[in-house]
Amino acid sequence: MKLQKNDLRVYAVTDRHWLGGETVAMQVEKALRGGATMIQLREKKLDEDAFLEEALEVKEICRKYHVPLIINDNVEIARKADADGVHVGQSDMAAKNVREILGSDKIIGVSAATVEEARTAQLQGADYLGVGAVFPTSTKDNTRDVNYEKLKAICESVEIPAVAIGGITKDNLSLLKGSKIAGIAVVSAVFGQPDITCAAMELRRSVEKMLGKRPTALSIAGSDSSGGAGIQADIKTMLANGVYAMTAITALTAQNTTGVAGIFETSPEFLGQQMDCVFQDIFPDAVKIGMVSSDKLICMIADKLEQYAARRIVLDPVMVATSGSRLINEDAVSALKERLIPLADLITPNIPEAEVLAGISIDSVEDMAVAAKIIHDHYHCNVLVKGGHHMNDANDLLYTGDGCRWFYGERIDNPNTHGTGCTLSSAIASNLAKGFSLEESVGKAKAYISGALRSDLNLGSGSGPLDHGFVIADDQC
Ligand code: TZP
Ligand code: MG
Repeated sequence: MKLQKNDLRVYAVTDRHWLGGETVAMQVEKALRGGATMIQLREKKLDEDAFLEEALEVKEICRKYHVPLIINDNVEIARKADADGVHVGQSDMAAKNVREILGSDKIIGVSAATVEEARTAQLQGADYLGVGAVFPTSTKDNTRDVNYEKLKAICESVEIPAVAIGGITKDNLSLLKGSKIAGIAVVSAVFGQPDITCAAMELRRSVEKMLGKRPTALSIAGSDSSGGAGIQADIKTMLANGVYAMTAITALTAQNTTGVAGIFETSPEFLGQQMDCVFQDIFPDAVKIGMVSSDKLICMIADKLEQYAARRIVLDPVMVATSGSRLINEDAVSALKERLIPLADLITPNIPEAEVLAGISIDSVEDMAVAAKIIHDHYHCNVLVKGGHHMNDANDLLYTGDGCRWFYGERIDNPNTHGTGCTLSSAIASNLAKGFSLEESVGKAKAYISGALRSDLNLGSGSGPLDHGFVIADDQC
């Protein structure tokens, strides 16, 4: 996994001191559930076998959240566990030697307390710096003090991003504002707290506020002139869920609640150009892909997602309308299956689409489960089969490597359902961008859809849009 600057917002470093009866892996998952953006496994006393076993366990959890796992100091453990990188101090192995062992794909972090150390680390190929201790800390002996001016000078002396470390809490982190750090690294402020998830969540919110950052998501979809579906639904959904929305438009449509009057497709080159502009400037925390009607556009999207190593990809595999009519041609269906579905972390087919992907007909909830398993096993991606009108309910089935789980939706008597598919997939992508697990993201997205339907907006003479802007309660600890 390549380091993104966003990964450094809340860098949680483990410590066995507060384990109680729990394992490090359990505590790491709690931190990730709160939105920690990177994990460092810092073990001082474990023997090599136990350290490796723990690293492998923690790696699985970090992968689930698309968060890099860094091993403190121990290059061999990082290599054996195939962790995402290593962090070394000034008295540990030099960055250039770590690079020789780990290769160019891994992340290397170096502790630096002076401009000279920072520049040397950069020259030797480090990807980020840990700079501290910026405040007094009880979690490490023999730290060197780095005051605000020194921290800022270090950040300004190199191009690679830096995190501040040492004694940072939710109450003092605003003192670091303006120092040009990319985020904070903390031990006790996450793992020393009674509620680790809540502590991580509060820190993530405070750090993002201090840095002027937000979780971000990219919608790759078509424009709906009537504003209920496609790009417009996605932007409204992301905004309502507290996420900054960006777009790469695949087509313009002239449509309203009664039907589609015209379609004007973007060229693959121009779609690629939009994606380049987004990924090269504001790397999205999550990506939602909606309707893409040609194989050339699909291949361009797949090329760019691979080129930029995009993360947290939710694909609404729009192929068949709820009415049963085919929306994209056979070549596009093949490209979707061969290029895009394998890149997605989650796909959200409706019943007719699940039938196409699984190659079976679905007439019952039992068939839904069989289809979900076939799709999961064949495409190696998580799948949410949406019950919807076909099953006369609002219950969806999520199938992941851990098995299947039903999400029971509230049945709301509202004929205005234009854009529910787009809205659900962008709400899931928004929640993933905020750091929630897949299960939590689906659950929260279903609650959002219910609120948007319950609000009873009634616009247009056909099947009208949802009320994307109904007020959702802020996530509370
Ligand atoms: N390196 C410099 S300070 C420090 C490390 C590992 C410890 C930070 O711990 P805390 O609990 O966030 O002060
Ligand atoms: Mg060390």
